Amino acid sequence: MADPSPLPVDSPLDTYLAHHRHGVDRALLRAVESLAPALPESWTQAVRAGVLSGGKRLRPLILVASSEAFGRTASEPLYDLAASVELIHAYSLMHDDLPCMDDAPLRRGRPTPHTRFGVQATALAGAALIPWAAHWAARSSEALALPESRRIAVVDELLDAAGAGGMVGGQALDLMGEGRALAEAELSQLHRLKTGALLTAPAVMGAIAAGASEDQWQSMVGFGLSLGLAFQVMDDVLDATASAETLGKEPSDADLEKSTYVLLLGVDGARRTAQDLVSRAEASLDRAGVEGHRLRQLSRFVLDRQH
Ligand code: GRG
Repeated sequence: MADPSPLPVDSPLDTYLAHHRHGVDRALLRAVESLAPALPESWTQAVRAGVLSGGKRLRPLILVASSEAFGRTASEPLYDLAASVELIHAYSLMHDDLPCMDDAPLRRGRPTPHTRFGVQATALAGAALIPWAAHWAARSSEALALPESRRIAVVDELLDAAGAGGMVGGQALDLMGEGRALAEAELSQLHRLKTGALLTAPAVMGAIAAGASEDQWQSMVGFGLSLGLAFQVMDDVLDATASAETLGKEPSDADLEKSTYVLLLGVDGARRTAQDLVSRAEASLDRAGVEGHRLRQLSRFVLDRQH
């Protein structure tokens, strides 16, 4: 497929998001259909349900916007790289919803994969996505003709964010914290790992793929962590204020007896914290020396989102 034509820089955010979502969704379809021949049919169905069932695609969109901020425009291999992050996100949701974790019947307004295809198929299909994501990241960074050191750095960022020092470590803290009131520092550490790491990785991966300097990578770590925490704070606000129908998911944090920013700070206090975090994210873009117009818009989108 030819590279997509660039959008006008002043196109509305909705147009920008729809345009790149299309590229990301095509990349996800390529990734899933390439994996399918190696899987039994019931696993493939669980993979399709987990990966191709919508969602905001925020993580891959951050990667594309970050790459653009540093001067690399979207292309098929860049969408593939972006899709590798979403494959990890998709597996994490499939596993998070299993009976041994949150035991969730509904996500994105649909029955969760294990309720349709079984716990065993969903657990195994989710596990198959982890190495496939690494493979997809390595393959796409090669197709982007990145120098070897940057190819390694891109895959490292993804796997570090997904692993024990990132999302899996955060999930462990989350499960251990259920039924216990966490202090703000503990809650922030949990979410820096559980949610922040996988929102930071695409910001950094996009910068690496676009040839950013090491100092700029560090600034993008700051951007991603602030944005990731803002995202989670707003997730808690939505969880406390919107219905299961609007959010398309259940159970709620309250049902699971989880500590939340709303319990600690109240709804207004949590909103102010999220705004402050978004300002910090924008200051990191200033430090990186990039305008990052779309990244700034995405940051504000995180504050304004309704689901
Ligand atoms: C084996 C201990 C162990 C862990 C496995 C399950 C797991 C790894 C990690 C869970 C990570 C997790 C579910 C984090 C939640 C992050 C989050 C806020 C998800 C919702 O993200 P959105 O709103 O979802 O971007 P959409 O539906 O838009 O894609």
